[in-house]
Amino acid sequence: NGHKSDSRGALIVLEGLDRSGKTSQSSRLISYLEGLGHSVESWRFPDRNTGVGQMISSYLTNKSQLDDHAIHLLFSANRWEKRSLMEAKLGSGTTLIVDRYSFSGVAFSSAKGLDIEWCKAPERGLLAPDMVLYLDIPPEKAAERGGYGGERYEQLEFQRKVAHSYQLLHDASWKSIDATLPMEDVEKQLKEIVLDCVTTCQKGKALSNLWS
Ligand code: FDM
Repeated sequence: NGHKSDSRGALIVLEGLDRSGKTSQSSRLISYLEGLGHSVESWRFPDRNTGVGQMISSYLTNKSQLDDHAIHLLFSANRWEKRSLMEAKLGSGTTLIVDRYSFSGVAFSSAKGLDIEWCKAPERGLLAPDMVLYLDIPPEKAAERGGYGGERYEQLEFQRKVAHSYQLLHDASWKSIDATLPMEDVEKQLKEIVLDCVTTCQKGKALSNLWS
């Protein structure tokens, strides 16, 4: 592909409950695309390395308490502080595989009872993913997978509410994958979908903004 450097990378987001397999599938996708000679980076939100990210991390590990609205806005700010770098990377031809994004932001906060439109508002104007891959798993099944760690949201009852909130967010850019299948089967499906998306973006599909 002689035009590779002129074409943009794809913004691909993995979403799903805790223990749905996002992180392992993300690293498999990275190796796969690298093997095909694509420029690709693995990202995740929250990005705990920034100042805002450290506040989020301290909240998630129960070292600090914050009002539900305040933590929602911090998660959003954590994406806004990475927006320009994200756009630059995509523009220079790098595909980003992103573990969680605005959909986690809205799903987790609205699962606490916050109004869904209020939750979406600060996300408006962030880059819209070219594709959202939803790793679909019943909360009970996810909980069986080696258990949760000790972080704030890792409880079955809350994950059930998150699963319900995720259902309200599906749109045309979403693909649901049955994440209860063996890892290799999930991987195979994801590779196909992702390669297709990367190709479409190379051919000039325009970037757009979220929920605008
Ligand atoms: N989470 C993640 C949110 O509540 N809002 C957000 O905007 C994002 C990106 O943070 F329980 C929640 C989801 C999860 C926790 O995520 C930390 P990781 O993937 O376990 O680091």
